[in-house]
Amino acid sequence: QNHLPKIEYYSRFSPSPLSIKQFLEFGRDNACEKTSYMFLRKELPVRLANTMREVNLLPDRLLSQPSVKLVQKWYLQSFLELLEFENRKPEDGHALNDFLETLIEIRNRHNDVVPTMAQGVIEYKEKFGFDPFVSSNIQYFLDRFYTNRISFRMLINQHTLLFGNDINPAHPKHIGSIDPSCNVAEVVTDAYETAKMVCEQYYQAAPELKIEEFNAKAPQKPIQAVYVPSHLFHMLFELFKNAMRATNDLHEGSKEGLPLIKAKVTLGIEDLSVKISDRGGGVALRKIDRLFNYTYSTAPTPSLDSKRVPLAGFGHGLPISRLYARYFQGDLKLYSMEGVGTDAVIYLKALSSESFERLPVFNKSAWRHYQGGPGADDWSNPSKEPRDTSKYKAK
Ligand code: W6P
Repeated sequence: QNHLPKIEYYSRFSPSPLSIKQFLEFGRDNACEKTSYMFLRKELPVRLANTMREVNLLPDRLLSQPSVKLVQKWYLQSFLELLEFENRKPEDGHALNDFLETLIEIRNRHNDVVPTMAQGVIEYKEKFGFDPFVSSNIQYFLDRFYTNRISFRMLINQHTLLFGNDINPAHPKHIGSIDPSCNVAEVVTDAYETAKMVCEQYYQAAPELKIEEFNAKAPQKPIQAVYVPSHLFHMLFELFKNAMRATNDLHEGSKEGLPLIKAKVTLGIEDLSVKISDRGGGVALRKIDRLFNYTYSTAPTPSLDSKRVPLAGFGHGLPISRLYARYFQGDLKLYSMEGVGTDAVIYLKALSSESFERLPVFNKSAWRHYQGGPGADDWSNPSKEPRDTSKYKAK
């Protein structure tokens, strides 16, 4: 069967980004399952088709890797399952329940997309080595592909949590996956404690944590966000693992003990920021970009140090954490001072009306990215042999 016309049809629509405020309002007062159904049965195929068209632009040598083929198969199957609802009226007896079940199946089918794509990158590197042109294509593609996946799961989770039978007794105030009054410092503590447990399995110790809050908008009040706590947890857990690893590697066995990790949560007019500071020796500026590079950070053999499995740093964890931050118009940045330590800052929008989804769109401009690549360098390179400057000196 030829599904290309359907994929082409849906990929011509641009995804419709929603704001956290819209997610909240929709889920709160007039949560209507039929409305959600009517929206998603079009929006989900649109988001899938946009990404499927883009997968096809990857270099053949990458597309032909078995793990990439497998992921493509999952996307096609999920796309086709959603098309089953194209002509089913929400009033039709079982449509809503069937849809709910289909969404849950799709979510489960796509659980392992990240490690499978990471495997594809490894397979590619083992066969063809590191190629800066392909690496920049992979970087551009995976950032967009994973953002699409985050958004796809966000939509599915909202629908299944709002309209599935399983109520969440632990968090009655949550609207689906959103906490309208998410206490940021609590998530920081949670993520720290979880990272600490992992850290203590590899090292005998973990650095302590000191949290500070500075609420510039409402002094002395705890800082709250309208946000998806699981996204915030994911980012903070990743940052803490990195901070703990650096701290342990530099200070292990020193008699002064481990320097503590500081967290600072701040709220201004526009930004809600969280800074995680370590004294783990930092990273040279030249190497910072590598921490966000999928091709670079995916090592074929994760244990460079054969004695110990690293705590973090060989996955797609850091680049994906930055995508979570950017997904709702925030960002994640690293400020490092080599020899001393690193500040990692998560920026979130303080206002839920400002945090709308940032989504990739498949269009001509995206297409062009896969043709051009990084291009020839248009800045000078240092020559191998330093020029003998004395020749030019005025005597
Ligand atoms: C480091 C490297 C890093 C990445 C992310 C967060 C914290 C840190 N610390 O040395």
